[in-house]
Amino acid sequence: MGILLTRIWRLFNHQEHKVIIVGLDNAGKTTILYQFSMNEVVHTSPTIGSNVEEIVINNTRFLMWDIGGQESLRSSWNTYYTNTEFVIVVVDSTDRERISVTREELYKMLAHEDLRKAGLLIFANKQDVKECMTVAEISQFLKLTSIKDHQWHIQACCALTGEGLCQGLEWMMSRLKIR
Ligand code: G3D
Ligand code: MG
Repeated sequence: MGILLTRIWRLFNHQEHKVIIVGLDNAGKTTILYQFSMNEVVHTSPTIGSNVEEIVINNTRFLMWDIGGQESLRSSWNTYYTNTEFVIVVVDSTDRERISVTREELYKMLAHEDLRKAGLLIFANKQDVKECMTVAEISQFLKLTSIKDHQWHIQACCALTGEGLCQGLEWMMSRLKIR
């Protein structure tokens, strides 16, 4: 209870920045969250509900929510939106079939009032897999250049090795500085 109260206190004092990690099931969200928090690969199972971790970088605290991505859970993503400063969308770069589903979910989210001011970080994950989609292809599929009302950044990564994840966090840190 004490920890919960401390977290709520920090959130209201804006000392802690709320981040939600979304994307379709199997994209690598939970693997990314645990790379951030423990710097190691954990064996994941499909997330039912959500996982949450506090990540501290250079005295900046992020409260990161990893939200289950199965179809049945996507309709409840909006219950996590209040006070969210960054949305991390994780894309499985090998999943060409469902990139259009990701695009639909992305634009639904961006239209939500509670995310009006949120920054958008897209991780093009699983770049270690041969013949995966490139950052350029994913940007095009997701029509990222049409997004004018949110700050956004796309970053290639491999959650298994952690490659690219720090660059994504650095972008988030840079956005905080210019506010
Ligand atoms: P989710 O939380 O978005 O549903 P998970 O996804 O983090 O549970 O990951 C789903 C599967 O993708 C896991 O494999 C995980 O190891 C794998 N994965 C995550 N990131 C990468 C990556 O960068 N490259 C590769 N090759 N695989 C990745 P399993 O086999 O455990 O289902
Ligand atoms: Mg998961």
